[in-house]
Amino acid sequence: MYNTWIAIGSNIKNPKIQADCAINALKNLPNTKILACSQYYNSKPLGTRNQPNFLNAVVKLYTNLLPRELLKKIKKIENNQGRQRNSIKWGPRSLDLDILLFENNIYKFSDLIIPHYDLYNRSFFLYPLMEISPNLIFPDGTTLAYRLSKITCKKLKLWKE
Ligand code: PH2
Ligand code: MG
Ligand code: MG
Repeated sequence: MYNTWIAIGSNIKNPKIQADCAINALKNLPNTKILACSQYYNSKPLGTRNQPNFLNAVVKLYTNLLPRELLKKIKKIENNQGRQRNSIKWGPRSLDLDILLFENNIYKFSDLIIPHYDLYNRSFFLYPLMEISPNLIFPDGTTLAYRLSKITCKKLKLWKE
């Protein structure tokens, strides 16, 4: 069994319901348990500015799925919840599930890079991570506390709804 951390992001089609449904779907994955779930945070869009704010959260799973099996499953959850893949990079999305970390491992598949390529720069990943796994140490040996200290936006507001 493996520990893995997954980020949830949504900024259209009722983000709160999207996140609730996604957590429920993750709970129902085979041989998988949810160990922790952060609160829902509200973050300004990174990338394309003229789109709604995002709901962001992070969940910690305990699973026997391997990284690429897990990727396949979470893509299916995204699609089930109305995710439309379009050409706008970083455009609005009903549900985005990203694998942030898998154990303390590094993977470089053609379709999956772990840790997430932008993990250390995004407050909407680091801040919820800090809530559920404050003592985390990344595969490169740096601590979550250190990475959080290096970014400018360290705090996020909660999602209100
Ligand atoms: N995801 C993106 C692009 N921009 N901005 C915020 N605030 N939150 C996200 O989850 C996010 C984003 C691409 O996946
Ligand atoms: Mg993403
Ligand atoms: Mg994604």
